Amino acid sequence: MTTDKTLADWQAAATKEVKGKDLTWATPEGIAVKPLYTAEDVAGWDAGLPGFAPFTRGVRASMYAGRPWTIRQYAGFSTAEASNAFYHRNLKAGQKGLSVAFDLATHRGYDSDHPRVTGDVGKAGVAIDTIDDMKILFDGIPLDQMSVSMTMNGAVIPVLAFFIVAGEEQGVPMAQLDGTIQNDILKEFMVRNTYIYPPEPSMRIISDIFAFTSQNMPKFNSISISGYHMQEAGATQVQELAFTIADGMEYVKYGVASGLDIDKFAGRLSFFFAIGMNFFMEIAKLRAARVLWHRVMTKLGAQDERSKMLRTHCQTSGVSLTEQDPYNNVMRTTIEAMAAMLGGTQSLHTNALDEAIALPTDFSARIARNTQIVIQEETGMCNVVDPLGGSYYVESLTKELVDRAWDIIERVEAEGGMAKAVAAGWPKAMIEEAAAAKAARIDRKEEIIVGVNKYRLADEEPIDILEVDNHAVREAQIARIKKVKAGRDEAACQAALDALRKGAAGSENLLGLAVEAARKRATLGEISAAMEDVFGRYGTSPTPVKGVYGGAYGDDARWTQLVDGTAAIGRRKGRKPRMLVAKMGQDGHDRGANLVSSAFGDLGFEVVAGPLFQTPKEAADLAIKSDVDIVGASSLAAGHKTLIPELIGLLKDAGRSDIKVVAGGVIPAQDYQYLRDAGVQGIFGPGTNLVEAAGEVLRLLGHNVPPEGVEDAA
Ligand code: MLC
Ligand code: 5AD
Repeated sequence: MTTDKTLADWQAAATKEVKGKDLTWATPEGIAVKPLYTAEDVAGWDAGLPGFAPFTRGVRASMYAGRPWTIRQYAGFSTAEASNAFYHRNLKAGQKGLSVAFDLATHRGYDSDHPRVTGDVGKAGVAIDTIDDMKILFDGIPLDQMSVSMTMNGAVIPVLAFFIVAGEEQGVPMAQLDGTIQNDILKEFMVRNTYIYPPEPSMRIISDIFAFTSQNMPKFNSISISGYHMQEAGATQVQELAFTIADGMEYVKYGVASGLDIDKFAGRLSFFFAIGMNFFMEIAKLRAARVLWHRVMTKLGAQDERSKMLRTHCQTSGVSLTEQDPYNNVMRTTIEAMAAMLGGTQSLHTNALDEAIALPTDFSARIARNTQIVIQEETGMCNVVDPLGGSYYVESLTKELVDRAWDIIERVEAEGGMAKAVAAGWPKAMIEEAAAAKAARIDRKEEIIVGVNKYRLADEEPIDILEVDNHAVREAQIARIKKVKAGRDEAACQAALDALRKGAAGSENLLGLAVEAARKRATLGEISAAMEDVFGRYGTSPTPVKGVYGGAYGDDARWTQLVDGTAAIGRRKGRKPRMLVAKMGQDGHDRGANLVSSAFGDLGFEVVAGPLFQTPKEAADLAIKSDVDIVGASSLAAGHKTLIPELIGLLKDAGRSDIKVVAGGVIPAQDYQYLRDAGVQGIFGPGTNLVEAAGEVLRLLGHNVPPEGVEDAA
C-alpha cells in the first residue's frame, strides 16, 4: 500500500506534535541530522553491491554470511610467559586472532634495564627485550596458522625482526607469516606519541618495511593505518576519517617514490578505526572510508581492485567508557560492536568493562570477548550482507561523510600532503580543539554520560582489577637480558649491529639488517640504539589550545567564580599562580594533560606544559626552575605508583616540599591511599569535571572557593 501523504504533510504533523521545536541535531562534526530521511535524501547516490567497487557495502561479496569478522582481542601485560598463558586461555574460549600489546618501554625502543623506564616495564603491555621473549610469547601458537597483529610503531624494526626470527625458529618461513604490524608513524606524531626517530627517517622505515614484506611476506599486512587514536584524542568522526585516509595516501606516495610498484604493496595495506557511541555515524564512517580509499587509490594510479579495497580492524572506543558505574560499559561496548559489524569491519576488539582504570582481568576479558561471540552465534545478524544498505539515513550519512572528509583531504593535498600537514601541526590542533569542546560539553552536561554527569551513584563499589608488579617484571627481564647477552657470539652480534648502523646511514633495507641482528641475539634496545646513533631521538613540547574550554563557559557564574579566585591568588602572590602539567615515564597519552593545560590556562593560571617522557628528576628540576606552586602529574599508563612518589621525594630532597603535587588520569581507587601516603594532595580520576577539579586546586593554593551554587564573598 502506498501513502498519499507528502513530506510536507509529515513536516506539519511532526511540528504540531513537538509544538514547533526544532528537531535538527547538530553533531560535533557539524552535520545537521534531520529527524527524518526519505528517498529524496539519497537521490543520485548508488551504494553498489558488496564485493564490488567502490566497496561501499563491504569488501567481500558474501561478507559475514561467508565468514564472520575475526574476533581479535588486543592484549599483553607483564612478562611474555604471563601474556602467552593469557592468549592460550582466550583462544580456547573462542577468540580467533591474536593482537599483541607491548609495554611502553618496548614501544620507545628501550630494554627493560634502561634507567628511563623503571615505571613502565610490563605495565601497559608485555615487555619484550630479546628474541627469547618473543619466542616465549608465541610458545605453542603455530605462526603459520594464527594471524597475529602487533601494535608497534616506534620500535617497529626490532619487533618485526624478532617476530620473523621467532617464526623461523618455530620452523615457519617468513613467507607463511600471517598478520599485521601497525607501523603507522604519522598518527604517532599527531596523537599517540610513541615515536622514536624524527619524521623523515621514520617515513623511510615504513617504506623499507613495505619493500621487505611485499617481497618476502605476501600474507602479511605491512601497516595498519589508524584513525583509532585520533578519535580517542578527541577527533570528530569526520576528522578521524579524513586524516586517516590522508595518512594512507601519504604512505602510498612514499612507497611509490622509493621505487615500489603500487600494486605490489597496496593490497597489503590495512586500516584501523575507533567505534564510538554515535551509532549510525560510525556505521556510515566505515562505509564512507571504503568509498574514499577507492577514490584515492584510483587517483594514485592503482590498477588492481585489491589495491583499492579498504580492509579494516575496529576497536570499540576506550574513551567512551567510564570508571563510574562500570557495568554500563558492557552495554556501551555492545552497541559499539554492533556498529562495527554493521559497518562491515574485518576484525574487531571489544573493550573490557574495567577499561577506564586498568587492563582487563580474565573476568572482564571474558565478557568483552563474549560480546562478539553472542552477536556472531546467537543473533542471526551475520546472515545478511550489509543489512542497513538502502537505509535512507545511513546512505545519506555515508554520502555526507564522504563529502566532508574529502574537503579536508583536499586541504591536506593542497598543502603538500599529510607529512607536511603533521609537521605544520594543524591537524593536531584541530583535534585538540575538538577535544576541548567535547570536554566542555560533558562538563556542562550538554552531552550526557550515564553514571558520570547524570544518574551518578552515591556510592561506587570498587571492582577487582589486574595489578602488575612492575618491579618484579623488571627484575625478571633484566635477568633474561643478561642471560641472552652472556650466551651470544658477541663479535657476530656487534658486527650485525654495525651493519645496521651503516645501513641507517646508507640505504640498505633496515628490516633485513635487523633480522640478521635478531638472529645474532641483539636486544631490542641495541637494535633501536644502532639506528638512533644515526637518526637521533625526536622530542616535541605540547602547545595547549587556548580559549576553547573557557570559551564554552562564557559568563557562567561558577566559571567566573573560579577565574576570580585565580586572580585573587595572583594578587596575593604578586604573580599568576603557576602549574606544571607533568608527563613522566614513556606514557605518551597527552589528551588529559593537554585538556588540563588548556582549562587552567583559560582560568588564568600560568601553565608550564611539560615535555613528554620526563623522568621524575627532570620533572622535579623543571618544577623548581619554573618556580611553580603546584605540579599536576598526568598518568594514563599505570606508572603512577612508581613515578609520582619519586617526584615528591625529589622535591622534598631539594627543600621544595611546599610545591604541591596532585595526580590525574587512569588511577584506580585502590591506589588512592598509597598515593596519599606518598604525599599526593589531590587525585582526579577518569570522568573528573575540570571545573570541579579547579575548585579543589584553588583550595589547595589557599583560596577557599565556596561549593557550587554559593556566591563568592571575596
Ligand atoms: C574473509 N575472507 C574470506 C571472507 N572473508 N574469504 C571468503 N569469503 C569471505 N566472506 C578471507 C580474507 O580474504 C583473508 O584472506 C582471510 O579470509 C582473513 O580475513 P580478513 O578479513 O583479512 O581478516 P583478518 O585476517 O583478521 O585481517 C584483518 C585486517 C588485518 C586486514 C584488518 O590488518 C588485521 O587483523 N588487523 C588487526 C589490527 C589490530 O588488531 N590492531 C590492534 C590495535 S590496538 P586473504 O588471503 O585475502 O588475506 C591499538 C591500541 C593502542 O592500537 O595501543 O593504542
Ligand atoms: N591489554 C588490553 N587492552 C589494551 N588497551 C591498551 N593496552 C592494552 C592492553 N595491554 C586498549 C584499551 C585502550 C586502547 C588504546 O587499547 O582499550 O583504550
